[in-house]
Amino acid sequence: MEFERMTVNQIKDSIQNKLRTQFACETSDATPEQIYQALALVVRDEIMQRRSFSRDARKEQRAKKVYYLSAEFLVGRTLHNNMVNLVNEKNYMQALDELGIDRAVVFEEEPEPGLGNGGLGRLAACFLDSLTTLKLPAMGCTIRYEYGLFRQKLVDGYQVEVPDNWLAAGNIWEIPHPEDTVEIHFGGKVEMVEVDGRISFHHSGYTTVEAVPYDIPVVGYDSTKVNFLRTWSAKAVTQIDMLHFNRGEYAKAMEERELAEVISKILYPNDDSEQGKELRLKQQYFFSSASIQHAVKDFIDTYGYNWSIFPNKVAIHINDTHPAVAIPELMRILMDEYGLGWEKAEDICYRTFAYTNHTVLIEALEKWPESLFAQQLPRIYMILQEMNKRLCQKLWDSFPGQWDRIGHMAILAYGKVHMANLCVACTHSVNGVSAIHTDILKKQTFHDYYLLQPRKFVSITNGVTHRRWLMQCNPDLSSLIDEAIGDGWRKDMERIADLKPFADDAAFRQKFADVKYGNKLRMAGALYRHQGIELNPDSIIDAQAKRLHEYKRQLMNALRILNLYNDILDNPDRDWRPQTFIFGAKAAPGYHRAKLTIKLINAIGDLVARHPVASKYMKVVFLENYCVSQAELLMPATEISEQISTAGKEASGTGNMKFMMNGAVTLGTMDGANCEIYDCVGKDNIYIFGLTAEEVDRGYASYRAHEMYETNPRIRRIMEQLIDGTLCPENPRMFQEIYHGLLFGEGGNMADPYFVLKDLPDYCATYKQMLQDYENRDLWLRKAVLNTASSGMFTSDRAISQYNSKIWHLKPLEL
Ligand code: 26Q
Repeated sequence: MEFERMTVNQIKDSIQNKLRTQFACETSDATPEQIYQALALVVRDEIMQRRSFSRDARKEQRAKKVYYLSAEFLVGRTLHNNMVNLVNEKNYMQALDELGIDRAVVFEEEPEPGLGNGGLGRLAACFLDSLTTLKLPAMGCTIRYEYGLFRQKLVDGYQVEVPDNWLAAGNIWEIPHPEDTVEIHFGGKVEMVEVDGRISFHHSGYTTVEAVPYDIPVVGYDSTKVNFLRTWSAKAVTQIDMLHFNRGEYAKAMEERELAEVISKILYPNDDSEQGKELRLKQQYFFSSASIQHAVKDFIDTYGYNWSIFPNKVAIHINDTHPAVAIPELMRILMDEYGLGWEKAEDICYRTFAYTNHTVLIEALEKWPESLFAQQLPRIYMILQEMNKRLCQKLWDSFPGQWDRIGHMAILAYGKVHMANLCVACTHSVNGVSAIHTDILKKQTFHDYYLLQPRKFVSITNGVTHRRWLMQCNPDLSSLIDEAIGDGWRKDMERIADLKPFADDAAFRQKFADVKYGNKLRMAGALYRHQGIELNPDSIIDAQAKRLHEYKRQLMNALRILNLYNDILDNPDRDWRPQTFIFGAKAAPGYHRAKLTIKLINAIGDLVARHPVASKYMKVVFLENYCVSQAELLMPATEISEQISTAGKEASGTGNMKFMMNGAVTLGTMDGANCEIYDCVGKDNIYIFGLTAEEVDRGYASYRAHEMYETNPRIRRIMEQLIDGTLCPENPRMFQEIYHGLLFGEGGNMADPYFVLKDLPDYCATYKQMLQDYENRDLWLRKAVLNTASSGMFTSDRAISQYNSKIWHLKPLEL
């Protein structure tokens, strides 16, 4: 069905109408916040109109649906993105202009939902966008965290965390569905009881928490399909309160309410670290159970109790191990609530669930104390014990007598629940997020499982939605691409390859450069507004933006900058090209080394700024509170993209793809999706340095970081600067532990475990080559254009098509 888009006049009228009816004001006296609200209501109406077109299509077509379970969905702001996906951006912008409204100001009124830490959460958001655009029936499921990831302030160069109360003024985009509330049970005890010769399990003495869903619509690009992101909010059960209340125990009633509702208060701010916090486990069960209960109910409503077709109608995807308790939870529901036998329930689960792994760092693989499960989720724990018993029996047949091996593969071992083993053993598909990552999963992380079930392992390289990460964030480049090759790439990103010949067209290159310059100016404006920092648009913009982690090696970047500073001091008269080094990174609040690295970067920035010569040629900028909206400004303005993780450690990376789409050239290691970027763009248009993953593995035992210090005078010099008061005259010991960790190692750990000093010389040399090449303007612009033109494979539309053909097997809805 063809859908009518709102015209400019309709949009203007509707905005004015909303202002009058909702806020009793006119455009002239409305605050930016009121204008934001009115505009968002207009866009929301347009979405709901469309939704009415596709409303019952899924049920009518009896189409299979995927539930994408993820503890994080880092969706970013919605308003502008929805205008883009409604393919009505032009009319909206014109309407705003005609009403005399400053769009940038209005867009900035929208609170950004920070419902994720980094890559994993943002990937989930990109995937929902693509699922919907491809008309695949899907629902994202997560927690409605009342406080998103903390906001980062920089005080005296240190990170300070501030609560992010993003829901304070309400959220226009969510629709509550109290009628879909479900109960979640924690604690208590489980007894086996026999009724009419059948054994059943009786759970009593538990605490109930209600899960109330709030749905956020997701609009597909140029389609009437609307999917929803379902966010579950924890609510105390009212009856319990009333009981205490009537006994006059008002305080106790309120206390219990708080304890129940704390479940959906905060998002844990550590990514890639296993912490074993009870509340985190309760969060995982809370949203997994609620989502599974909903999926089962929806299945019954549509297909009755026809359990054998469940896996043909429902796919459930587990985004990393965080929602892995969904597997025993579905077992529980099928057996305890609907009376299915173990084998039947197990078979349904196996065929329904699929799992994506996002890390090979051993310390990041989730393990929970068995005692915590036994206490908080007693029935689930019983099911895990039975699953584990049966699994180990099977493993024994394949590996008789090999206890260590079986222990390594077990769900329960050494007092811990191994969530990754649960996922690998009990799902039909395990996928890695880049070619090299899947390879490591097969050869190392899950090698023994790979020997038994090689076909279970799939590789699907991550992708990002080019609608947000090119069309929305870089409108000028998007128009330029339209001019050159038409707008077909907007619907089919692989067609961006048609742009390749334009790399040899001097006029086009010039326009491409002009767009980049305009984006630098836009970024400069925002940076000045937000942080009062001036950014020189004539300097090279070199950026590293990602969560702060030792393996991502922001420290190596900082040392490179210190090395450049030394170079400039040694050769002040050389004709240096001005350079701006931008960092965007939040550190987990408890990750001391990461926070100290932020301070170090800022200390180097201050050192540079204090020096009369160096400050002419270089500047270090640390973006405050790096988040999706900041990324939308940064990607289009960047020329050099830093992707410098220790090889073998970064599962994929997705920032690398966003920078590439926007014409930045990658400086990186052969790690994660960088390897595929290399394949797509070709060796002349990317700068690769450093150890390979194999070299890291082989060199692990024999690497002596101290030798780098002894044999390389540049390294010796920067290492000394860390501790001789150069950086922080009032406290020369400030960075001593970084110095020590690099040269000697701490707590019995090896020195420099991420090979920072080992890779530093090659990093600096490769960067130097890059700077030389930058001076040849035609050569450089050619590379930049070719990066955009070669980025087609990194759209999440491609990734989702592969998930669908290899794992889910959904049919696009006919609308
Ligand atoms: C686990 C247990 C307890 C508390 C927190 C966590 C937790 C939370 C978030 C563990 C991991 C994460 C996030 C991980 C993440 O973002 N990984 C990144 O995923 C991207 C998408 O696949 C990849 O591109 C990145 O390489 C990978 O680091």
